[in-house]
Order: sequence, then C-alpha cells, then structure tokens
Amino acid sequence: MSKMIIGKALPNIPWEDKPQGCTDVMWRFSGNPVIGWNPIPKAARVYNSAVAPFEGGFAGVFRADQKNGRATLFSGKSKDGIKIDLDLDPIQWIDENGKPAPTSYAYDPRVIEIEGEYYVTWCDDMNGPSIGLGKTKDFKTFVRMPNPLMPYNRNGVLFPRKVNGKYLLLSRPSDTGHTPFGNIYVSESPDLVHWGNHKLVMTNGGQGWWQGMKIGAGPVPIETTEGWLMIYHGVSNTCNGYVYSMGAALLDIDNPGKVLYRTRDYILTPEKDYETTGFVPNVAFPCANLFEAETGRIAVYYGADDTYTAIAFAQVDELIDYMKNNSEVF
Ligand code: BMA
Repeated sequence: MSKMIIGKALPNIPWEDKPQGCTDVMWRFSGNPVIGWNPIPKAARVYNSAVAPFEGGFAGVFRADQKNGRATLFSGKSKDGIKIDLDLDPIQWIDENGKPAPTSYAYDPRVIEIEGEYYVTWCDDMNGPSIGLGKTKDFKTFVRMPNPLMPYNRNGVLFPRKVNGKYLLLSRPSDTGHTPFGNIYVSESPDLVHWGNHKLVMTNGGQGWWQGMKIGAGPVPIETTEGWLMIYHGVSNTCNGYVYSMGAALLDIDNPGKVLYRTRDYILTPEKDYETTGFVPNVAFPCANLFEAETGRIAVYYGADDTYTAIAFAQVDELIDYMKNNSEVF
C-alpha cells in the first residue's frame, strides 16, 4: 500500500480490523459506545467530542451536558483512546491575562495541534451560537482567544497547518435554533485573530437525501497525497425529526475551497441501538479523527444520539478509492 496520509506515525491508534463480510467503507468499534450515560457525577451525557494524540497517549475536550441540561466542555485523558478519564469539573477558561473568561454554554468541540499548541474550537455563546476559539498546551490551562467569526455560526474546524501562509477555518453559518439550512464555508487568517476572504466550499443537496437539509464540517481535515480528506455530517429532515449521517469529501490541497470528490451516499448512518435510541435519536455526529500515516488507519470519534461517544474506523486508501468511484460534486 502506498502511503497516502501526510502526518506522523501513531502506532497506538485505537483499531479493529474490518469484520469479515462487512462491505461498508467505514465500520464501527465492537466496544461502542466508549462513553455511556452518566460517566461522572456532573455529566449526564458526553458526546460530540474531540480527541488528539498527547504525550504518548491521548487527551481531549469533551462535550458534556450537565444535569441541568446545559452543554459544557470537560477535559479528559486516555492511555489507549478508548477508556477515557474525564476531569470531574468543567474546563475553567481564562483570558490571555489570566482572568476568568467563562462561557455560558459550549458544545461540539474540535481539537488540533498546530506548531506545539493545541487549539480548541467549539460552539460558543456570543448572544447566540458562534465559533469559540481557545488554546492549551497541557489540557489543564485553557486560554480563550477572540471569537473568529460573527454569530450565528457553528461547526468551526481549523485546518492542521497553514495553507498558502494562512490559517484556515471551516464553518457553517446558522440561526439561533435547530437551523433547517446550512453549507460549509472556509475563511482565512494570517494570525488566528483577523479572519476574512470567506468562500463557499460545498452545499447541502445533490442526489443524496441524507444530506438534503444541511451539512457541517466534522473532524479536522486529514492531509493526504490526494487532497484534504474531510469527514462531515449531513442531515435529512423526516417526519420524526432530523437524521445525522456521515459523508466524506476530498478538497484540493492548495485551494481547499475546491471540492474534488464527495461521497454520493453516506458512509455511516444511525443503525445501531446506541445511534437510534437515546436522548436525540438518529444522530451520528463526527467531531474528531486520529490517523496513522504508516498504515493509513483512521479512527473517527462521533457522538451518537446526543448521548454516547462512539468510534468508527476506515482505511485511507480504501476510503479515497471509494470516494473517487462513488462521487457526486455539486
Ligand atoms: C445540532 C448540534 C449538535 C447535535 C445535533 C443533534 O444542531 O446542536 O450538537 O448533536 O444538533 O441534536
């Protein structure tokens, strides 16, 4: 197999081979869900969360809805990426002067290491949903930075490196509620503070009803020899509410506003009990991926039913091959 992922070796990536007889391009971890109901006293449900390699193991920022129903971010660590030890109290954000900088709510975090600093994006409250941005070196002290974009916006996802000398941020402009529309845009910045040159990347719709109502970026894009591999969520509207599935797109490496391939069909949709029966049924919402440049293994962390944290796997060459042969770009 030729190496496709441009990145580091991660020999301890959580992994399970594809089960015999499985014809799907993405398959679920047999130990799902990896976080269940009430994992710690202050959190009822932990889902839509982000994990990154850290000090030979893993660390992450986890969306935890507390027992008053409010969404909060907790830090956590893991040796193997599967058994996750959550802090018992939420992250206490500070500003760049060390003063408390609390959030009224915070959800759907993404985490990425860029040049030795771990950056966190999440859905923040700026008198309505907007993109929050912060950083940490040790997953203990978390420092807020200026919010990159105006409200209302969700699903802010940074690229793992500068492209053409600029930081890039994906986002999905929205409304204050359960947004019945949404497309993915990219914005650029010289310094992670000033953002502009916004461009539309891709829209909902096409032949795929699974992404007919709205789409939003998922995990941080993976750099490959074929382009940026971006896993995202697509939503369809049914008479019983929204259904969240996963798809994948390949973006041009030097011009990520350009879509090269995009899966016509979903690559994972709610099917298992933990994906169809929970606080909000029929949600598979990816927020993180770990990947291994040597073997091409990818582990995707997704929230299931706004209740559980789960993992699914893919092999990069097989996924990209599938995307090329089952693509609809629009
Ligand atoms: C979206 C976000 C996600 C959530 C999803 C399904 O609008 O709020 O956090 O998983 O709805 O409820």
